[in-house]
Amino acid sequence: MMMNKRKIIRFKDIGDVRGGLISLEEEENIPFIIKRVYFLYNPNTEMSRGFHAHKKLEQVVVCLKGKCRFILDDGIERISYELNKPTEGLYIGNNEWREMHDFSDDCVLAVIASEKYDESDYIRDYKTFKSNV
Ligand code: T46
Repeated sequence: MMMNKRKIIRFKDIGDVRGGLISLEEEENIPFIIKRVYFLYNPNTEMSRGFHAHKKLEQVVVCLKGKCRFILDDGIERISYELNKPTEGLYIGNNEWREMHDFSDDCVLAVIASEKYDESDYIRDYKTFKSNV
Protein backbone atom coordinates (compact mmCIF):
# COMPACT_ATOMS: atom_id res chain seq x y z
CA MET A 1 0.00 0.00 0.00
CA MET A 2 1.49 3.32 -1.11
CA MET A 3 2.11 5.83 1.67
CA ASN A 4 1.16 9.16 0.17
CA LYS A 5 3.78 11.42 1.73
CA ARG A 6 7.46 11.68 2.43
CA LYS A 7 8.36 11.00 6.03
CA ILE A 8 11.16 9.99 8.34
CA ILE A 9 10.82 6.39 9.55
CA ARG A 10 12.56 5.77 12.89
CA PHE A 11 14.01 2.25 13.15
CA LYS A 12 14.24 0.40 16.44
CA ASP A 13 17.87 -0.22 17.38
CA ILE A 14 18.00 -3.84 18.57
CA GLY A 15 21.71 -3.64 19.39
CA ASP A 16 23.29 -4.35 22.73
CA VAL A 17 26.58 -3.70 24.52
CA ARG A 18 28.42 -5.09 21.45
CA GLY A 19 27.07 -2.32 19.22
CA GLY A 20 24.09 -1.15 17.21
CA LEU A 21 21.91 -3.38 15.03
CA ILE A 22 19.07 -2.30 12.75
CA SER A 23 16.96 -4.82 10.85
CA LEU A 24 14.87 -3.81 7.83
CA GLU A 25 11.94 -6.02 6.82
CA GLU A 26 9.51 -5.58 3.96
CA GLU A 27 5.99 -4.57 4.93
CA GLU A 28 7.19 -4.10 8.53
CA ASN A 29 9.48 -1.09 8.98
CA ILE A 30 9.86 -0.83 5.17
CA PRO A 31 6.36 -0.06 3.83
CA PHE A 32 6.60 -2.08 0.57
CA ILE A 33 7.94 -5.31 -0.96
CA ILE A 34 11.71 -4.89 -1.46
CA LYS A 35 12.86 -5.53 -5.05
CA ARG A 36 16.23 -3.75 -5.08
CA VAL A 37 18.88 -2.30 -2.78
CA TYR A 38 21.66 0.00 -3.97
CA PHE A 39 24.41 2.03 -2.31
CA LEU A 40 25.80 5.48 -3.00
CA TYR A 41 29.32 5.91 -1.59
CA ASN A 42 32.63 7.73 -2.22
CA PRO A 43 30.69 10.86 -3.24
CA ASN A 44 32.16 13.74 -5.16
CA THR A 45 31.47 16.32 -2.44
CA GLU A 46 31.53 19.15 -5.02
CA MET A 47 28.50 17.67 -6.80
CA SER A 48 24.79 17.16 -6.20
CA ARG A 49 22.76 14.18 -7.48
CA GLY A 50 19.18 13.26 -8.16
CA PHE A 51 17.14 15.97 -9.92
CA HIS A 52 14.36 13.64 -10.97
CA ALA A 53 11.07 12.08 -9.82
CA HIS A 54 9.66 8.59 -10.30
CA LYS A 55 6.27 7.64 -11.69
CA LYS A 56 5.87 4.51 -9.57
CA LEU A 57 8.99 3.81 -7.49
CA GLU A 58 8.91 4.07 -3.67
CA GLN A 59 12.16 4.15 -1.74
CA VAL A 60 13.59 4.41 1.76
CA VAL A 61 17.01 6.08 2.01
CA VAL A 62 19.24 5.29 5.00
CA CYS A 63 22.46 7.18 5.70
CA LEU A 64 24.81 4.51 7.09
CA LYS A 65 27.77 6.87 7.57
CA GLY A 66 28.49 10.59 7.23
CA LYS A 67 25.72 12.91 6.12
CA CYS A 68 23.93 14.47 3.18
CA ARG A 69 20.89 16.65 2.57
CA PHE A 70 17.84 15.65 0.56
CA ILE A 71 15.38 18.10 -0.92
CA LEU A 72 11.95 16.66 -1.65
CA ASP A 73 9.53 18.63 -3.78
CA ASP A 74 5.97 17.44 -4.42
CA GLY A 75 5.32 20.30 -6.82
CA ILE A 76 3.76 22.39 -4.05
CA GLU A 77 6.38 22.57 -1.30
CA ARG A 78 10.11 21.84 -1.07
CA ILE A 79 11.34 20.33 2.21
CA SER A 80 14.99 19.77 3.18
CA TYR A 81 16.03 16.73 5.25
CA GLU A 82 19.49 16.12 6.68
CA LEU A 83 20.27 12.40 6.86
CA ASN A 84 23.07 11.50 9.25
CA LYS A 85 22.17 8.34 11.17
CA PRO A 86 21.45 4.67 10.40
CA THR A 87 18.52 4.64 12.85
CA GLU A 88 16.25 6.55 10.48
CA GLY A 89 15.16 6.29 6.88
CA LEU A 90 13.63 8.85 4.56
CA TYR A 91 10.58 7.41 2.80
CA ILE A 92 10.12 8.87 -0.68
CA GLY A 93 6.88 8.03 -2.47
CA ASN A 94 6.23 8.36 -6.18
CA ASN A 95 5.88 11.74 -7.88
CA GLU A 96 8.40 13.44 -5.57
CA TRP A 97 11.19 15.46 -7.14
CA ARG A 98 14.41 14.69 -5.23
CA GLU A 99 17.78 16.36 -5.03
CA MET A 100 20.80 15.28 -2.97
CA HIS A 101 23.26 17.94 -1.79
CA ASP A 102 26.08 18.56 0.69
CA PHE A 103 27.54 15.06 0.83
CA SER A 104 30.24 14.56 3.46
CA ASP A 105 33.24 12.73 2.01
CA ASP A 106 32.53 9.65 4.17
CA CYS A 107 28.82 9.51 3.26
CA VAL A 108 27.37 6.06 2.54
CA LEU A 109 23.69 5.79 1.59
CA ALA A 110 21.72 2.56 1.36
CA VAL A 111 18.58 2.87 -0.75
CA ILE A 112 15.80 0.30 -0.40
CA ALA A 113 13.56 0.27 -3.48
CA SER A 114 10.13 -1.13 -4.35
CA GLU A 115 11.00 -1.81 -8.01
CA LYS A 116 13.91 -3.00 -10.10
CA TYR A 117 15.80 -0.37 -12.07
CA ASP A 118 13.67 0.97 -14.92
CA GLU A 119 14.77 4.11 -16.77
CA SER A 120 11.23 4.58 -18.15
CA ASP A 121 10.01 5.22 -14.58
CA TYR A 122 12.19 8.37 -14.29
CA ILE A 123 10.95 11.92 -14.90
CA ARG A 124 14.21 13.81 -15.36
CA ASP A 125 12.73 17.12 -16.57
CA TYR A 126 11.37 19.46 -13.87
CA LYS A 127 8.81 21.12 -16.17
CA THR A 128 7.38 17.72 -17.14
CA PHE A 129 7.23 16.77 -13.43
CA LYS A 130 5.43 20.02 -12.57
CA SER A 131 2.93 19.63 -15.37
CA ASN A 132 1.92 16.19 -14.00
CA VAL A 133 1.19 17.25 -10.38
C1 T46 B 1 17.07 7.99 -6.67
C2 T46 B 1 18.26 8.53 -5.99
C3 T46 B 1 18.11 8.60 -4.50
C4 T46 B 1 21.26 1.62 -12.69
O1 T46 B 1 21.63 1.06 -13.75
N1 T46 B 1 20.69 0.87 -11.71
C5 T46 B 1 20.28 1.42 -10.53
O2 T46 B 1 19.75 0.69 -9.66
C6 T46 B 1 20.46 2.83 -10.33
C7 T46 B 1 20.01 3.49 -9.02
C8 T46 B 1 21.04 3.57 -11.31
N2 T46 B 1 21.43 2.96 -12.49
C9 T46 B 1 22.08 3.78 -13.53
C10 T46 B 1 21.21 4.88 -14.13
C11 T46 B 1 22.21 5.95 -14.47
O3 T46 B 1 22.76 5.72 -15.75
O4 T46 B 1 23.19 4.44 -12.92
C12 T46 B 1 23.31 5.77 -13.43
C13 T46 B 1 23.25 6.78 -12.29
O5 T46 B 1 21.91 6.89 -11.83
P1 T46 B 1 21.25 8.31 -11.47
O6 T46 B 1 21.86 9.37 -12.26
O7 T46 B 1 19.77 8.14 -11.53
O8 T46 B 1 21.73 8.45 -9.93
P2 T46 B 1 21.19 9.46 -8.82
O9 T46 B 1 22.14 9.35 -7.69
O10 T46 B 1 20.92 10.79 -9.40
O11 T46 B 1 19.76 8.83 -8.37
C14 T46 B 1 19.71 7.59 -7.69
C15 T46 B 1 18.57 6.73 -8.24
O12 T46 B 1 18.74 6.55 -9.66
C16 T46 B 1 17.22 7.36 -8.00
O13 T46 B 1 16.20 6.41 -8.25
O14 T46 B 1 15.96 8.19 -6.22
O15 T46 B 1 19.50 7.83 -6.30
